[in-house]
Amino acid sequence: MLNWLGMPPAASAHAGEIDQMMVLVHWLMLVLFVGWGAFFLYVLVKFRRGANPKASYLGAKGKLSKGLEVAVAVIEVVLLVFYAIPAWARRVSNLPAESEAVVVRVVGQQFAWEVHYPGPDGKFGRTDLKLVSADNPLGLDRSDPDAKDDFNSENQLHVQVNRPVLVHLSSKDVIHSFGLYEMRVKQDAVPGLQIPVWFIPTVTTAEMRQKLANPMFDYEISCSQLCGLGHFRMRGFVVVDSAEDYQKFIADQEKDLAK
Ligand SMILES: [Cu+2]
Repeated sequence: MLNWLGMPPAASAHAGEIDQMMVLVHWLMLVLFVGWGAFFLYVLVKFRRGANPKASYLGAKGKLSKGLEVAVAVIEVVLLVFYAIPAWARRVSNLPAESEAVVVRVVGQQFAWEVHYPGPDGKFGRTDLKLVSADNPLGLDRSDPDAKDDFNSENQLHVQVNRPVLVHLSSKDVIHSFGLYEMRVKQDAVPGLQIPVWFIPTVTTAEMRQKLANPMFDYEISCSQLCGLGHFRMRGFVVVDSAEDYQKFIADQEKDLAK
């Protein structure tokens, strides 16, 4: 069923749960579509003008229609209460411990994603809007001791496979939306708010390239809210590294900082 839906490949621990819900909702919609379509054709014939010169204002009297309505409502409540709400609750609570996770800040701006890594000390340095410039898109205050080992990248989010990722998401200007389709993650980035988003990537970029037999494949961060004229080019990439590659990435960044 997933293939029929044309879903992107799944690459996070919770993707299966989201996909299962998608499948259930699509089955329900298919049944409703066929049911309502057939009913529509039936009434077109049954209540045609030729057979009913005088309109009846009484409406349906059978028990079947009411029963069906109730059944559909019950199925919808089941989907909501037993699938959607628990799945959402796990996304917004159950945040991974900061000590175990890859923790980053992601800041949306017209029209790019700025990624702020706290560095080895695990502490984000102070940022100040007054310090924002072309060279310092996050307004990082390098005089703050916590900021000394911080580094940032634009449109590139490196994470480690099978390790939780905790993103503190915000925006500098307008509302953007952080959409990672293969991770089944989507969250609005809202100015003035820091919203935690988390997922566990399960397939490295290299593995996914092999799986799809597409050496050009990349996990994309697509802005999913129309945020201005350059919205179409607001795309970043998630690089899911193996543990060694991730350590190497961090070490390289630190080396660059020391220069
Ligand atoms: Cu945007």
